[in-house]
Amino acid sequence: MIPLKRRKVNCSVTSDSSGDRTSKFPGVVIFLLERKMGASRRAFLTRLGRGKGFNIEYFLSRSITHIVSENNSGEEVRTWLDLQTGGQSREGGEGRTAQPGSVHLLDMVWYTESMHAGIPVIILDRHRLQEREKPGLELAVVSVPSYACQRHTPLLHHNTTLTDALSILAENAELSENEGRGVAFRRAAALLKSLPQEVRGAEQLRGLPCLGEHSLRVIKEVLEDGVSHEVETTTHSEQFKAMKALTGIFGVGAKTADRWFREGIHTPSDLQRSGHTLNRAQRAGLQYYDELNLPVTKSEAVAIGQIVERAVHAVLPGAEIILIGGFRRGKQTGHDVDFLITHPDEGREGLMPKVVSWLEAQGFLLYQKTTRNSYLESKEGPARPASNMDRFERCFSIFRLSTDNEGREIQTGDGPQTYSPTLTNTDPHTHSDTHPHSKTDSHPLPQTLVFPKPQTSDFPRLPQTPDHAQKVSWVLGHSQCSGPRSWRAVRVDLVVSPYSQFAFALLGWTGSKLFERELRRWAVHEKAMTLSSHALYDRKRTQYLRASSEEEIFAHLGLEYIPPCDRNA
Ligand code: 8GT
Ligand code: MN
Repeated sequence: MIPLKRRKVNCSVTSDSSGDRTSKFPGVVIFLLERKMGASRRAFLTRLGRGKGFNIEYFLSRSITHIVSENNSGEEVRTWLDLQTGGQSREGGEGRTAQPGSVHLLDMVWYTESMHAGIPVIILDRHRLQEREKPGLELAVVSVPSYACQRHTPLLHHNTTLTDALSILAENAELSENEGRGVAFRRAAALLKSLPQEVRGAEQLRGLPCLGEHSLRVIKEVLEDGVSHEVETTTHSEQFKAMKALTGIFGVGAKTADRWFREGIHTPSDLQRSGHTLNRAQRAGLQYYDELNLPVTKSEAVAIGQIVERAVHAVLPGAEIILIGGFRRGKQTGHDVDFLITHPDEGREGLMPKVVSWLEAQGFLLYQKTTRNSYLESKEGPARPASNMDRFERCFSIFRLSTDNEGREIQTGDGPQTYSPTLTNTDPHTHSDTHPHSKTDSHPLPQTLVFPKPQTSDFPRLPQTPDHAQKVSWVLGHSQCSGPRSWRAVRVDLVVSPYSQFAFALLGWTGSKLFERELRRWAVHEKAMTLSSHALYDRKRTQYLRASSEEEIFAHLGLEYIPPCDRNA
């Protein structure tokens, strides 16, 4: 029972005092004003803040530095505070009086941003309480088309807090093999990414497509509280963490990870200890776990492009190589690097085994698995459902990319020499790269990368039988090489398309995954067409529609052309 005197001062205090709470942020003592906020929301926000190491006091006192309120004007809070301090001084005080002039009077937006950042964010003007109630939020969004392939979705957008939350729920659904739910969250996130402004209130979303009940609930929660309870629970769940860690192993999908999780395997080191028989891909995935989970940078992607180009041109001069996937959409990092290879002479493209031999001979491959082209238009048949899995000649690989902090030059065998690559232009902001013929002359050499000819002695081959010392290196946190490491492992996908299918392959492999899915859905439902990475088939006219550029495919589909940099749905 709180003593009467203190209760009066506490003003609608509903739970215990925090006492001498240790704070991660000395000098920041927060008081959440319950007025208009309500007791349960205040209790929730208090728990949230304390969980993140903030000092949140339930009682007004001199130690308070930040007073946070919701839907109150500065004037209202000041009046309220005057009342409290007046009451305090009449009671003789216990050193518990807050001084309205000496504390920051802040809006909830400061608190939610701080919760999101995990630290007290710098106080900006917009965080301070306004003198009058905020004017109503304007509904600036008029209408938004419902398919992601009808919209421009840039990489940088205005609603990352909301889309981060939805992406976690999407990922969780995908890891639980609930594809439908995953797609629903991804569609909602994609819609928010395409909006021209920050969403600040749920009322702004009225009438917009792609927002299911569940997604809307999450959005509202994040807008109001800064976080979603479901997202917090998910990210802290053992299962989610384990599934992420296990599917982070190259060669391990959700099904396998789930089976292992049920056996009590939660981490790659658990798997290592379990003695499970792993396939070749999974062994490589475990061996290079840490590195493969490090983002690949754009300059690393370009450097790998130069190697791929040398390999391809060594076996098939005139072949064209283009950087696809996320990097083509303008991403600065990726989980892997994807390349599309083609040659103007149809039928000359069965070159992957030779490319792989060249790369292996040069010591550039730590792992590779090649699949042959199995697509035959005559056999495929237009009635086949559109599928994301195509049947191109393809190589899943792990590259050994040499790095050197001081590197300004490339060694190509006989000592240092400058190498001027002619990688096809991949700048997503220049749209000229959509046609196989468009090429730039040369790219400057990345300043931080060199390609030394690998020494056989320091080139670790993937062991054919399990080599525990090598495989557990990630767990033990030491490098496999003695001395400073001069290379890293990078996942690389190589795809070879016949020239006649190049535009379809380019469109299909540029992504994003949701953008591709939406293109196929649009084709089927709105145009009675079937789109794949090989072809476009018109079911009404019962004929294939040919195209030699992405622009032509968009035109066949009756869609405005969306450049790669705006396909980040
Ligand atoms: P990242 O930065 O994480 O690597 O992101 P990303 O480059 O966008 O994703 P990705 O997983 O590397 O895939 C690149 C693109 O290739 C995506 O658009 C994806 O839909 C597409 N893709 C596959 N597999 C296949 C496939 O078998 N066929 C086709 N046509 N596309 C595929 O990932
Ligand atoms: Mn990729």
